[in-house]
Amino acid sequence: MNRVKKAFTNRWLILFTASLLFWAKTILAYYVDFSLGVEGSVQYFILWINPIATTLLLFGVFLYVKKFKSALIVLFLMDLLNTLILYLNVIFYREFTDFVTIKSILGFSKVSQGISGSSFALMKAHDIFYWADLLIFLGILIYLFAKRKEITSKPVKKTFAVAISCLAALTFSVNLSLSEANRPQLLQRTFDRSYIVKYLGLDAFTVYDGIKTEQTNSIRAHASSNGLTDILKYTKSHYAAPDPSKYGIAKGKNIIVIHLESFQQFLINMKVDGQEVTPFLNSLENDNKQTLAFDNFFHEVGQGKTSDAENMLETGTFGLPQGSLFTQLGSDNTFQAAPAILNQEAGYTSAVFHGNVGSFWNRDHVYKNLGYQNFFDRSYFNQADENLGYGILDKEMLKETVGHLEHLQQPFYTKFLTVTNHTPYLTDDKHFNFPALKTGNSTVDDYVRTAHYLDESLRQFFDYLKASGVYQNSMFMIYGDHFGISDSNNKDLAAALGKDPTTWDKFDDAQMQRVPLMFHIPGYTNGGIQHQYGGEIDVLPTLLHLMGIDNKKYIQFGTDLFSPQHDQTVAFRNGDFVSPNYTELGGETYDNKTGEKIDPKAMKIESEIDKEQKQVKQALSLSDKLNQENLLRFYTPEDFTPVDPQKYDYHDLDKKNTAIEQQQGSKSTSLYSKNGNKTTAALYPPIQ
Ligand code: GP9
Ligand code: MN
Repeated sequence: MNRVKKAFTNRWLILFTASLLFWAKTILAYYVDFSLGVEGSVQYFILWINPIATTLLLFGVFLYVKKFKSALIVLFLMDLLNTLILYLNVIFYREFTDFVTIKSILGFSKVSQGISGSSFALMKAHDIFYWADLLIFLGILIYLFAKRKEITSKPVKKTFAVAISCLAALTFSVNLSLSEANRPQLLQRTFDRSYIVKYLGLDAFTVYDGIKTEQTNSIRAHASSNGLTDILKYTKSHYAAPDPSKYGIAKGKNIIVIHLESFQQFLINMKVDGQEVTPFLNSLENDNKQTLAFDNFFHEVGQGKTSDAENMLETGTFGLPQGSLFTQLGSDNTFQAAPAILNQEAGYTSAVFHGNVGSFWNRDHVYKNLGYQNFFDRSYFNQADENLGYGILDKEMLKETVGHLEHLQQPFYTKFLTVTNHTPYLTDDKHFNFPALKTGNSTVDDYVRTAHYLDESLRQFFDYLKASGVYQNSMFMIYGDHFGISDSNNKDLAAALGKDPTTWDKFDDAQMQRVPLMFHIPGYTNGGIQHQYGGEIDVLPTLLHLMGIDNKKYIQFGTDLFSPQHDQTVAFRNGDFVSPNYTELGGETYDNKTGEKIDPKAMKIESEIDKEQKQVKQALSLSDKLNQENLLRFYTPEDFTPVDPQKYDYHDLDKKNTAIEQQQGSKSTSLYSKNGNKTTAALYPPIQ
């Protein structure tokens, strides 16, 4: 008995056991939850040793504390802290295929206010292993404290404690040198965060990220208008003039932007058990007269997902390398964005409709800086409406928009952010009457059901728009914001798409980032599927040109998709890119035709690839500079009035819009006024 007691109170044994268990948890995450792309025995060796240094450093603090019980508490807290960092990353990775940064934590807490079920749905059965040792540890602590008896345990000499800290530092330097030898300039070239985790571990990554964040903050404080020189040089030389045959074809029409949540291109024309998943969207996409649809259009979002898509589409600048631009910079940055441009250049009224709370992605602040006059968030919709995770069901949301929409002066620029087709694709048989896929992966299987629901919601919305006459006077811009099936689930989807899961690779993942983009213009006759490559960054210049507004004087990083000078290289947020012939992923080149990895040197395309890669990195870094240093505050295009966010207040919007109708009198162009001051709500078909 005494021996057992001795073992239990032996500090070295305790330290060893706690560290070993933590090491095992980290390795579990490396193997099961993260995909770190480890190649070769050296990298495996580094991966196995990389948790040691920081674990010893943190857990070793326990040796410095003389009193046994206090020492145990210190150890427990260190273990808890480290496990929290690990587990937060595991959950975050499952959704974003990325690691948590200080900035994304700051943004995430804001974001998570709107999430109810989703983080929960990201948990898995094996997660118990991340917490089991801590639970046992806690049990022991409670037992010891309940006993109240002082337990004697020989403290270790301070020199030994110091020796352990030194050993930790030494281990870290060995770890770092091995890593630098295997991957030179690891810390300077941080184009991929997973490299830092793979080589140095999660704790080191977290500290490294903290230092970087601090650096960005100080950069911003020293920014000046001089920073604009390179940016203007880039956007001016990159300008693509409009194609005269498309310029102004939608001039003066209402613009109805439909944001298809998590909607990928593969859903278009897809069938399940012989039934089309999205018959209505297919009918728009395949309308080769009135629709200009793109089949090689890619999303380019980073961690800011929906908000990154919104940012690119409305400001013409990229999202940030980490976190969401909306949450991190959106509250105080200066923008020259679509709602303000359309208002100032062509008298458009602007509004967003969304069934989630206004604070999600910091929208309630950002929209004011974008120049949105109206934001109808969750609070404008019937509070009893059914809510599945991220906001009320799309059918209810779209139906209820009518009461607000009809009071807006025309022409309007309106954006409808749908939300029901969002992971974890919650379904029930009442609302989601469509066969699921049968892959056995519920995310993949239910995705087609919520997508079908979204399609039905739109058909009903369009029925109303047609009945009320809005349809004929509008242009519809419809796009998918980003992937709905993350890379980690693609293999399960592969078979349903007729692809071989065993040969599925990074190239296939990249090709899956296609999302729909269509401009549907009732009455137009020259439509058809467009095959040119493009991405979300190109939408604003394209839209402005369709409206007959030249984007030349604005700082925008994309180019008009219809312009003969359109740049078809699509930049992903991590610096990879897709172009019509090649796909470049992490420094490796793939041939789009064969999907095989190729050697650019042997193919004599090395300089072409290098040039494209350089330009992609340059565009991303100039856009980051512009946003991080908030440089648009030093740049006002000719005849553009800077947006004053103070002018906007999103309370009592209907009252304000009704007052405008009254003040305009017979000149009022709202739907309500045009309908003889009567509501058009009855024209909406009953929700099915
Ligand atoms: C929530 C919705 C979802 O309001 O826009 O955002 P996402 O999780 O896709 O970024
Ligand atoms: Mn989204």
